[in-house]
This record gives sequence, structure tokens and C-alpha cells, in this order.
Amino acid sequence: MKTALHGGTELDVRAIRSDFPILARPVRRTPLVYLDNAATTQKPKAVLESIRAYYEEMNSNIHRGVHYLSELATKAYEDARDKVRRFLNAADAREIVFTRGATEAINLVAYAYGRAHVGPGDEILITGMEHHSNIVPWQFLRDEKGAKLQVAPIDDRGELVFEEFERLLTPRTKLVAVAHVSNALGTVNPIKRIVALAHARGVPVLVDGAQAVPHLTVDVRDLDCDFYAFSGHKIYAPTGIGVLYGKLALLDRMPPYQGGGEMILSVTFEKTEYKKTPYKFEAGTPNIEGAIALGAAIEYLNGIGIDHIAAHEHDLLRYATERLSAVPGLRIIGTAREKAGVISFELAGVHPHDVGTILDQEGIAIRTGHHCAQPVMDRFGVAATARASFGLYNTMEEVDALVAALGKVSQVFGKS
Ligand code: C6P
Repeated sequence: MKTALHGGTELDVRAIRSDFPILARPVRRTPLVYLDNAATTQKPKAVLESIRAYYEEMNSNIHRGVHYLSELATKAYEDARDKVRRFLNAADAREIVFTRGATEAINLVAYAYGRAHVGPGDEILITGMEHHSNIVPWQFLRDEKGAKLQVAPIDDRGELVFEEFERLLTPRTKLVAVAHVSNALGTVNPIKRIVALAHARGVPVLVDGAQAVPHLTVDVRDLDCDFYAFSGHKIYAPTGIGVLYGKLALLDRMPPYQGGGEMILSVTFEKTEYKKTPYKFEAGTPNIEGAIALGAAIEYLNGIGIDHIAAHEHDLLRYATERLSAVPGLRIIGTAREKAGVISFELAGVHPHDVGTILDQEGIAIRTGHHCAQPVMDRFGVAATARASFGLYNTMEEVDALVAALGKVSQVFGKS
């Protein structure tokens, strides 16, 4: 099960699959075909073992204990922060804030940066392909501040209409917030170009990287973005841990997001002094084992090489696009020239939920629905789509299984 890659190297998918215990379990008495990686990825043994090791060897609270276990756990937590820093090529580990996920990271910026910098009549510019997590926090801010949410449209391929984006970037724009990769369409946005344009007008940019980090090498210094948000569970780490990267100068100037323990230097009833960045944003006992496991996931991915993973997934995506395009009545929604990880589609005359239910009977897990991106569904005139999304352990044979099962769907609905 070796896959030839563009660079001439090979990804040993069989060996990779054996790292993921859940892939060996049957589902509905057939081998599991897991094609719902955009929703969440499965976890390799290295990640599972890091959680066990944390609880067996160092479980304790961090940053406040003077005892041995607390020192160990604090070190492992801060080491994980540095692994994330390297993963994103950030300049300084203080630029890495641990959150519960991409959603919390975006809310943190909307709350702490947005409230300080956005006023009545100001504008926040997003795009028409955002996930609800990159829409709703800005609506809160808009409503609280009397600001305006501007939306740059997307075209029929699901690509950003760049001229419109440029037109909507006005002297009133205080922040641009844009997905790196669309979860519903797979479109990869030209982030460097977006950032360069916004910066030329003095506007900072937040990038929602939830669907990008599993598939692309991300270098926040090269992108020059001001904020970058992602979730651990989409890169083979557990749920409940995520990251906000922010440029240090910006984070330093932002007030805390939540109050509580861990984020303070001193408290009296009159006045509280906060810790410095990033700790002032990490109120309460954090998800210690989650951060450590995220570090383990990053090490695991580095061991394989994100570029190798990207090339393998690119091959899968190309093969799946080819095969699915040949299925009678199937329409792919999202045909951007640059795509990663995801294929959304509809099958004429069959509700996506029915497609998902029948595929499930074959042991094939995909996601159906609006994918928390209802404005994208509206743009394409559908209520929902079926979505297959790929991870590093998926194979061409699994794509074949998907296509064969779609044939059964068509038979059930009398389409062929
Ligand atoms: N998309 C999907 O199936 P959280 O829930 O915080 O881990 O991630 C939110 C999020 C933000 N931005 C994008 C682009 C995303 O895709 C997601 C999560 C999942 O597509 C669950 S709805």
C-alpha cells in the first residue's frame, strides 16, 4: 500500500494505518472506511500513549506547584507550547496561546482584540465561505459595537472573488477574518495575498486554520498573518485543545479574555494584576494532557513529514475527484483550482442524509449536512451536501469503496 508521491518519495500507508488502532475495528461488520476527517481525525498510538503517560507519570496541576510532579507536568506543557511554535514557525513561544479549539481562539480575538479596536460604524471583513465559528463571534461584536460585518463573495467554483474582497477593504475595516481552507468546499485561500493587501491598508488579519493545518505546511511568519487559529482534534490530537497564534506585540496589548486562576500575578478586592502573554489568556487549569498530546501529534506528523502527507492527500483528492465526477447524477460542490482535503457533493434526487445513511451501512463514514457553513449552502442553492474528507491514512481503495457504495445508493433510489 505504498503511494507514489510527487516528490518521488513514498508514504507507507499500511504502516501508518497500523498506528491508528481504531482503523482496525469493523463497523457494521465491514472494515471501517473513515472519510470524515474534516470533522475530526482519528488518533495514533503515539498520541494515546502520551495521554496515558501523562496520567501515569506526572499528573498534577501546572505553574503553581513546587513539587516534583508539578514541575514535570509544567515542563511537558511548556515543551508542547514550543512544539506548536515550531510547527507554525512562530518567532516566540509566548505567541502560542492554548485554547479549547479554533472556535475559542476566534472568540478570544473577537472579545479581547475586537472590543478594544472596533467601534460604531467600523467594519469587519470576512468571506462567503466561512465556518459559523468565523461568523458568529463577529456578529456578537458587530451587535455590541454597532459595527458592520462585510462579506466578500465567492464565485461558482467556490473561490474568493478577489476584486470584491479588495473593494470591501475600506478605511473603516478594522479586521479581516478568513478561512485558510474552507471546510465545506475545500478551497485554499491565497492567504499571503490577502494579508499583503490588508496590511498595505493597515488592517490586521486573523486566519481560521482549522482545515489547513492537517493538510498544508503553515508558516505564520511567511504568511505574516496577525492571528492564526486551529483545533488539535483535526490534526490527530484530542478534542478540547486548540491554539491561537498571535503576534506578540498584538497579544501584549490585548486585555485578558477570561478571569480566574493561572492568569493573575496578584489579586486584592480592589485590583488584579495579570500575568504576561500568553498566560493572561489561559485562565483556570488548562487542558494539560491535551496540550501534551497535541505536542505528541505534531511530533508524529513531523516524523512523517507534512509535505509527504500533503502530497498523498493531494493524490487522493485528485483520484476521488476523477472517480466521483464519473458517477451519474453526482455534482461536486466546490471546484476551486486550489483545494485541500475535502470533496462536497450531491447526488441528484437523493437527500445527502440518505446518502450518508446508506454509506454508513457499508461501513463508510462521511459527513452530511450544512457543515456549520450555512451561507455556503445558500450560495450554492442546496440545504446540505455529502462530504468526504481525507486524512493521511486514507487509501485509493477506500475511494473505490466510496464510489462502489454510491452505486448502491443510486440503485436503492432507482437512479441506474
Ligand atoms: N469544522 C467540520 O466538520 P472546533 O469546533 O472549534 O474544533 O472547529 C471549528 C471550525 C472552525 N473553522 C473551520 C474551517 C472548521 O472546519 C471548524 C470545524 C468541523 O467541518 C466541525 S463543524
